[in-house]
Amino acid sequence: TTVVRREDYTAPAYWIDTVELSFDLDPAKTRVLNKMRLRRNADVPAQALRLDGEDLNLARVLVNGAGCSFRMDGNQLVLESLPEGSEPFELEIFTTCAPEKNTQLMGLYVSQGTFFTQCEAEGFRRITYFLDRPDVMASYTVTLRADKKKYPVLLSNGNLVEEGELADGRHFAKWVDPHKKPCYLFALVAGELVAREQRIVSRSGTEHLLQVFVRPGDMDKTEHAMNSLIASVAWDEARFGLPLDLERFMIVATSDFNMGAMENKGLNIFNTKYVLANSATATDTDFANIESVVGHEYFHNWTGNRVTCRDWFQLSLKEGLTVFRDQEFSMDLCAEPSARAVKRIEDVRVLRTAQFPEDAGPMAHPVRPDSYVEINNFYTVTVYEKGAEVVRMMQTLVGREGFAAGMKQYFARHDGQAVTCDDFAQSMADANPASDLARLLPQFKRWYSQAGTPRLKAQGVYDSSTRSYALTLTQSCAPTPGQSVKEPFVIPVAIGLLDAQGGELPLQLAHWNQPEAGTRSFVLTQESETLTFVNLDAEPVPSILRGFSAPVVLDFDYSDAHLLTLLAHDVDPFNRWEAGQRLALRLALKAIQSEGALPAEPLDMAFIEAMRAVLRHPALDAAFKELVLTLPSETYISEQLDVVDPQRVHAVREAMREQLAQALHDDWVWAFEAHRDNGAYRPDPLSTGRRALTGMALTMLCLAARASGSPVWPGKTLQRFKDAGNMTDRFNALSALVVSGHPLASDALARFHQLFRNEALVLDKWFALQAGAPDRGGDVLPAVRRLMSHADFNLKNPNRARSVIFSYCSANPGAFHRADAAGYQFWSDCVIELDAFNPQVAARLARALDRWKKLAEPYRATAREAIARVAARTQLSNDVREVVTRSLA
Ligand code: HT7
Ligand code: ZN
Repeated sequence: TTVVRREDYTAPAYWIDTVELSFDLDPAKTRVLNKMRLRRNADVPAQALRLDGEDLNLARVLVNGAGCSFRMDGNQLVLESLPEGSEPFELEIFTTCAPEKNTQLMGLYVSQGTFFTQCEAEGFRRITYFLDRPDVMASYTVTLRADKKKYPVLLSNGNLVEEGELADGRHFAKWVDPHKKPCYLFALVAGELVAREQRIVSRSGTEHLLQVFVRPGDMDKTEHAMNSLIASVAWDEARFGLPLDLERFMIVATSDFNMGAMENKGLNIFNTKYVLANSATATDTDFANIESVVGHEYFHNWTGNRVTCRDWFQLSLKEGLTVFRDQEFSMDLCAEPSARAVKRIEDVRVLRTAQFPEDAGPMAHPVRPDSYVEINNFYTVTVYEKGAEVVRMMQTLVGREGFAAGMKQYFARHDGQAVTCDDFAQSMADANPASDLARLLPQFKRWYSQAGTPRLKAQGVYDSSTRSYALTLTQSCAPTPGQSVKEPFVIPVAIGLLDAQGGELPLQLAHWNQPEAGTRSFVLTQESETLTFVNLDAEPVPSILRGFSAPVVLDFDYSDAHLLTLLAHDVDPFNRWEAGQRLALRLALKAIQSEGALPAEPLDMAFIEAMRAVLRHPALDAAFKELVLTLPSETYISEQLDVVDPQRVHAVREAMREQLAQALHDDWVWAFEAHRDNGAYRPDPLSTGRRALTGMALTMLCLAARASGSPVWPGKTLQRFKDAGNMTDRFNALSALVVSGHPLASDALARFHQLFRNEALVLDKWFALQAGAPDRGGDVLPAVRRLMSHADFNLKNPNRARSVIFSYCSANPGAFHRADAAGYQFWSDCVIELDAFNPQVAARLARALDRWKKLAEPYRATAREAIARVAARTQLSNDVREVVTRSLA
């Protein structure tokens, strides 16, 4: 295996200025003629041209129209005797490939009879020989030829300039992309598709055609994606002055896709999961995801496509920034501030349950990694979500307007270039010369180079004689693989102070003249600093890290009383929610770490009453209530422990949930009745919140019925399942029956399958619900095995594979971690089987056991054995090999 290192970057030896691609599309044998104009890069020493290729059959190579000598070096095509000097020359390469045999879904492949491509990161080399690296940007002209009946729609990047008929029932289309691009943004689609179309006029008065292409029959599920696209175009222009730079912008949906979607220039290709939605088939979560993924891919048009990455180590340059932009987009679409806060909490929850463990595990890497074996393994929550937090901190340091100015500077300097994370940070700093970011830039950039989640320890001491409160902030960061010592980070810490009744106190530091009410932001740069607040009559309750102002773990020895005050009164919704999570976590850890048998009722009255107060609160949003009443996940709880017994964690969390279900029974009844919505379905934040809370209430009422044996609420839930006017309510009712393990669940599941047997995305939910169900006596694994032999199961389809295998191995710890190790055996079998045809999906699954070293025995030893079993295979992809090797190190 070859390790690629960031420090080894060198500029390409050749530039490719133009590419003319002609495709004769055939599933069994597609012919590709690639005619390029190249020139030597005068800035690097003269050397051979090395073109990347993979799984290609090479037929012919011509230089300036004549045959030439070449050789193969592994997967590279090497041309040594090319024209000398700086004059451009023409290189023609003729290859064939077999799209129908492409099960990796990288390069050119066939999905349900339609051709698609996926080129990021290194898939273009599976289409033709090329300098497959993002800093080689060329102008593309693409001609597609195919059977007209089977492939009536022929799409590629840019503008359609010509189309027509050919002999033998074939036809052609010629596309010219007016923008230079790296090859990872190339795309083609050919098949039988229909489009929802919308013409829009931009602020500047230019007209554009927006199209969403789907299979015939799916048209009734395209309205939301189109609306999301229209909103995205308007938002980027309004917030950042970034217009759509193409006459036509296309989205195409495919049901076979390794990831969520891909931002190919002007021709975004999407997983159907992030396009297709109507109220009967999609949940509120699906609607919200579609909005943010459509936004994300559209925003890449500037942050990723117009300015791209110099090399793949800079991936977060486009991904962290674009996630930040899609988060801001979704927040800006919220009419109420409370809905913005809910979105922020949801984003932080993802960061803390997925990225924090990654940062503490064997795959820990900086936002800008230093090395990789397989770049596909680095499309991670660290690069994406932590990368977005780094960008958010920049906005915090320079302000919202300063950030917009920094973006302007970035495009003024780098439009049309392939650049680095340093270039972005420098633009931000230069556009804001008086800011803390400019002052602290080299230190700030440690967020890009140091892996690991910093811990921020806060300690407060009140002195009544001076009426002052000294708050000492101390940062540290544990070693990560390959990085034993960490230097201090720049940490923006937003702070407020509350009095014992929960009122906001004015903040006055010793050296300030004027007190200020509300939140103040401090920038911690030293290992330890003390802030002394004055003019305080009593010890305040500090509200630290408001809005989650930095991606750190905050350590503060809050008393229960402090947390109850924050939960009841903090004006910062994030810290209000966080106080509830801390209380719940504290109770969970106490029960898990108690000696002997588990307490049947881990919750105390104070917590239950605080939860009741939130649930019944007259002014809080339903969405916020649902978040507060959701207990920390098993994964999050486990991360707080040095040694994890997954069964104990599961049992405690279940006991807590059941206790909440019973103790608040009448409040759940009230919540259900007060929030059930009979109006027409709209996926807006307010009604989404109401549905989330009624769904939670039903689950709680079914759980309570489990204990009492009462048939009332399971019966009502089944009725709701049958009568529901939308998928969210229907699925929530089904889920309540399944989660509570009620006998009515099996009938409801059968009915659900019957109703939606022709809706692939709905069937994914049906599979996922069963594979993710709470374990009762080890019943989930056999159910998973049965699901995998169901007629509708298909391991080759990533969505379906994820709906069963990932839902079990990655999202159902209580069922997966079995004392008999059968879950781990199943995991290793699946990794090996998947790896034989789709290494990317296999490598994602391989990460399910990342945290094995934290497990208590017997789980630890048996998990290690399962990983070693995979690692012992001689026939493994680089993708899986890299993950299991790091895991065992
Ligand atoms: N930029 C896109 C990345 C992506 C991808 C990467 C590897 C293999 C398959 C893939 N499909 C899409 C997704 C995005 O961040 O927008
Ligand atoms: Zn992206």
